Amino acid sequence: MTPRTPIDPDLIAKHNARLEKDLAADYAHLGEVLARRGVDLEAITARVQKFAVAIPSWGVGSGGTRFARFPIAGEPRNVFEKLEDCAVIQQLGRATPTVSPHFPWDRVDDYGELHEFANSYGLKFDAVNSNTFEDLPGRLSYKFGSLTHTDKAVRRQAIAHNLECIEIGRQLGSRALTVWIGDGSNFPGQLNLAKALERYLESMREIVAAIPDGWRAFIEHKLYEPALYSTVIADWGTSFICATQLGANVQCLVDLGHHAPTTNIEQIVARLIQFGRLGGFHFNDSKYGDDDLDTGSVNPFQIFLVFNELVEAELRGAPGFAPAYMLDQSHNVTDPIESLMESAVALQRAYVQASIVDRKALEAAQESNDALLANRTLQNAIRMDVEPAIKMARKRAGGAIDPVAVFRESRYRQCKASARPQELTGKSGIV
Ligand code: RM4
Ligand code: MN
Ligand code: MN
Repeated sequence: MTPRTPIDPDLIAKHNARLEKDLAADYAHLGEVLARRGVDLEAITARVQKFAVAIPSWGVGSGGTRFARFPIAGEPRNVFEKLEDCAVIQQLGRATPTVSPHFPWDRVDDYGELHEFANSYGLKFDAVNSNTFEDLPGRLSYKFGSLTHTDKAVRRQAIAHNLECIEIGRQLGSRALTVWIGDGSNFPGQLNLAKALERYLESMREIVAAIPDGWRAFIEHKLYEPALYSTVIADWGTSFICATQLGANVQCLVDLGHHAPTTNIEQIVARLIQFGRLGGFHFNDSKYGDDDLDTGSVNPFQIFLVFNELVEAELRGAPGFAPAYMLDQSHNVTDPIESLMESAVALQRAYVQASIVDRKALEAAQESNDALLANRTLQNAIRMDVEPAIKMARKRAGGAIDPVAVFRESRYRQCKASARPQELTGKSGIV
C-alpha cells in the first residue's frame, strides 16, 4: 500500500525541478572535493538515506514557557492530527519515519486503529514515554513524587501507569519504554536522598520485569526542574548505576538539555558506549538549561562532537551499540513542523560531518600527542559544506530539496487553521 501523502507530490516535484540543476552541480563539486580526501560521496549519501530520528508526538504542538503558551492556528488537537503533521515532516524531509508517543497525552480508545492510522502514512512508533510528572483528575497526586514517593499507593499508581504504557507500546509495535520522572525535592532536608533512590529501584524492578523480550527500557536523567534542590535521577552516573542494577535490557537515555551548561556531553556519550549502556537520545539545543530549542540552532559543534563519538563507535563495531535517536523539543516562536524538519537536517549534517572525519589521521595524531593536528582533523570535517549530500539523499528518497520552502508554499498550516478550530487550554509549557 502506498502511504498517504498530506502534501501534494506534484508540488514537491515542481519545486525540485527548479533546484535540480544547481544541486547536481554542487553535488558533483562535493564529490570531487571528497574524492581528493579519499571519501566516496555515494557511500556518504547512502548513509544519510539510512539515517533516521524519531519525532516526539508532543513536539508538533506549540510549546510554551512557564509563563504562557501561544498556540498557533491549525495546531494538532489530538494524536491523529499529530500523526498527520508528523507525516508532513517525513514526506518532505525523509529522515523521520517514526514517532515517539507520550501517555496519557496520546491516549485513545483503540490502539489498533491508531497503529493502522500511522501505517496509512507509512509511520511507525518508537519508544513509548510514560508521564508521572503531571496529575490527572481523580487520581493520587505526584506533587511529592511518583516512582519514589514515600506513599506506597502513589508508587503503585505510577508503576501501573508504566505497565499500561508497555501494553500500549506492544499494540503500537514499539520496542522501548522511556522513563523520565520529575521526582526530587525543593528544600535541603526534604527528602532522604538514599531512601528515595532505593524506592526508585524497587519501583523500576517491577516495571523492568514487565519489559517484553526484544524491548529495552531507557532511563532518562535530568539535572533539575521541576525539583529545584535535588532530582532523584539527576545525572548519567545515577542513571548508569540504576541501569546496571536493573538488568541488561535497561540503558541510559541522554537528553542534551538535561545537564549543567558546561558539561562535556560527548564524554558522557563515550562512557556509556564503552560500557554498553547508551540507550538513545533526546536531541534538542539550549543556552542555559532545558531550553528545548531546535537541535543545532545554538551549538552545532556540540552535536557534531556527540556524533563524532557515535560514528567512531559505529565504525569500530562497539558491542551492543544501537542507540535510538529521538528529538525532544518545544517550539514557542516557530512552526513546529518547520523546526522539526530543520532539526532532523541538523542531525544529518552532524552525522555526515562525523562520517568524513579522517579517522586514521585522527588516531595517528592522538597516538603521537599532536594536539593541534588532532583538532584540525575534526575542524577539517566541520568546515565542509555537506549540504549537497543531504539534499541529494532527500531528493532520492522522494523528499523535497528545500522542505521548508515547499511546506510554506503548500499552505498546509493555513488549511489546517480552518480544519482544526483552536482549543485554548490553560496548560503551560513542558519541561
Ligand atoms: C522532560 C523530559 C522528557 C519529556 C518531557 C516532556 O523534561 O525531557 O523526556 O518527556 O520533558
Ligand atoms: Mn527528554
Ligand atoms: Mn527535557
